[in-house]
Amino acid sequence: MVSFLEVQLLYSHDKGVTWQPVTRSCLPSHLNCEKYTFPRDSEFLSDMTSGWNRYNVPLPFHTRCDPGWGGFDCSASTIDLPVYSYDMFTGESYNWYKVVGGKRTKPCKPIASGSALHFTGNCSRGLISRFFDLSNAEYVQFNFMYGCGTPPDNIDESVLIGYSTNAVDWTTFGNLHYLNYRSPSFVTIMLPDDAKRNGTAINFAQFKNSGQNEDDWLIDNLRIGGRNVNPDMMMSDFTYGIDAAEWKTFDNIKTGVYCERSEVASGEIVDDESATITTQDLNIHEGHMLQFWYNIGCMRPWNASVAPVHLQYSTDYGMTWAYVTPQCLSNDPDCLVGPSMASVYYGDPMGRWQRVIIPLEGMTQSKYGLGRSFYIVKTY
Ligand SMILES: [Ca+2]
Ligand SMILES: [Ca+2]
Repeated sequence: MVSFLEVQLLYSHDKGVTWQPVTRSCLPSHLNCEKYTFPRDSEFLSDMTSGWNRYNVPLPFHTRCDPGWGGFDCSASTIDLPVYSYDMFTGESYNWYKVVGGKRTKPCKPIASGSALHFTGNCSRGLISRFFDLSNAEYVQFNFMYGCGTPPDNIDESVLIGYSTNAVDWTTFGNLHYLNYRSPSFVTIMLPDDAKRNGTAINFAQFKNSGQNEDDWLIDNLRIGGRNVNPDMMMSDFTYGIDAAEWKTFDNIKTGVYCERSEVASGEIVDDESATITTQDLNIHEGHMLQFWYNIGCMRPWNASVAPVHLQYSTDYGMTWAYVTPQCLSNDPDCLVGPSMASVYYGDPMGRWQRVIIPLEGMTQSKYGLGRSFYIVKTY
């Protein structure tokens, strides 16, 4: 005699030829599953379900994940995702899943170089990245400004930065407060630990705006990356151009022939925008050296004025900068190494290439003390 009746909830992918249960058992002996579902194997048994019952059955959409995705909630990448992204917004990019209410334009003020992404739309505004492998990433960095049109006047018009591991639920980890960023600013926001995984998307969203061109915002040189362990050396000869994994920024810099040398990086000020090249974060130890050749204003007439190159470093992810060699007067008690010139370089009257070698050991003992991040800026 049958003591209970049974109804099974099944699904088919092949038009009803074969059927599988919508939910599977997850018993303590099943080592591969973490989420418990009920009823087991989608079997509704009459003894457990007499009377009216309400069930909330999560669909196992891992069987219908997008190509390249797997796992219970389709958040585990089954393909290699990019480990960083960098966008100067010079052209179309595959980094972005959605760009809503914004377009590439020349900004009203110099921000980084060339065009920036400008959000002015009168409906939704947001920038959603594709998924990346951020297991070893550290931060989101970008240049940002509010108000080429009318700046925001309400806190809900602030731009928020979030991450998601499933493109549905987003966690905010950055808030670009509406009262700040009224002039172009460089921003570094550290990734929370939960965002450092394989299969994370980043989202910039402004949930309210007062209409077209109001509360507008601009973003440029957007980098999602960094490394939890930085390399302790770097050599770049520009043979293959500039690698965005090696060089953090390269605004108004190109590679090619300059002053009878090939495969060099050269910069030129454009529309009041600096020419800047910045290395990746480096781990500087005692005994490290910085070496490079430079040539400034080659082929210019002897009486033409050419802006010098400033060589600076930062130990706070680019928020503040100091000269690699500080200017020291001979009677300055803070100068341990004796009198020296600041690391600012001018053109040679004869147009010759100059070699620079700077020991960096003083930096690990500097007042910043960290020596973790190291940047070089040359302004031509
Ligand atoms: Ca740009
Ligand atoms: Ca407003």
